[in-house]
Amino acid sequence: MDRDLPTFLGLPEDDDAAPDVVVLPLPYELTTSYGQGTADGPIACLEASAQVELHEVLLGEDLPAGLRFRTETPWSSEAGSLLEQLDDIEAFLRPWCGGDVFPLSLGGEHGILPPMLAALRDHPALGGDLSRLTVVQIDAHADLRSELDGEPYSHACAAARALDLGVGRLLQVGVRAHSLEEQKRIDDDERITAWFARDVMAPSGGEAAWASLLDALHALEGPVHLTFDLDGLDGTLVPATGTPVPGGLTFWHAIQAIEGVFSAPKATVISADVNEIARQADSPLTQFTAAMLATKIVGAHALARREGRWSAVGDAQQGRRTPLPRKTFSSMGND
Ligand SMILES: [Mn+2]
Repeated sequence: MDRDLPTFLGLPEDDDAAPDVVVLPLPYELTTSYGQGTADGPIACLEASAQVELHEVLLGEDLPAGLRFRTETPWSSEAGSLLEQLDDIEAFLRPWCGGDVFPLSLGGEHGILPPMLAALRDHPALGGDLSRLTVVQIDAHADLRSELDGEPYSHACAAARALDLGVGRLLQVGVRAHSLEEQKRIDDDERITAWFARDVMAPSGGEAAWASLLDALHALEGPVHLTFDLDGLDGTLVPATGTPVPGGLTFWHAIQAIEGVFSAPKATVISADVNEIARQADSPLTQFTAAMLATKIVGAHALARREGRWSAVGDAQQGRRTPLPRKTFSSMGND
């Protein structure tokens, strides 16, 4: 294995032991609007993670806090078409979606979301039924377009394709750049609840709106996937991400949202991703911010384990896992 690759948080790893948390770099970039560099983002985030403090206040101890971390060799694909690349992402992720380990993916543009959810479909908590899954999406954009420039699998359509796959519920947080088509989808699709940035971040009344969002997160039930698009944060925090947007969440809003999802007493966060990471050249701010969020996700997951909101299910497997043969993602929407 290529151990020149950075490990998550710079911690030593044992390739032969069954991990508790697997970090899955997905350097995928095909359709990002005008940013460059999401293909390099996951590695930049891993490199920056070595500078993150290991102390997790939620746990009162340092990470890894008794957990075994595994940083997987980054996904790659020789496939020529976009759909085949997405199929390869599903095949790469699915061996880690059996419920015995917590998967955290690092992207890569947000187009990774639909194959990520397809890979989760057979998770024991879902049993083949994605309608049991709630997706919490932190994002400047609704990602609900039917297509962008003729491409239905664009990052700008990721949430729409997730709903097409049958996801039961979608909570969006921080949306502030969306089209009329997307607003209508939010209004008309009863699976979607959007917490717009103009409400939760408003100078007047924002605090109450934010509190009601936290209440909604606390009330989550059942299996949850958290997808954190870096541009959900205010653009000043993540200037290198593909489409930075002003008016987004502060760092502490993001932390409260993550901790809120993982502490919901009736919910189990079965997987998570941080996406649209890109390497900032003039400062480590973007990749370090991404690494801080990834670390918070792992810390909040560790607390969920400790407090009984997450338990390993399925057979614990040893060591690294081989990607499955390319399978079904691209045909799922046609069921
Ligand atoms: Mn997005």
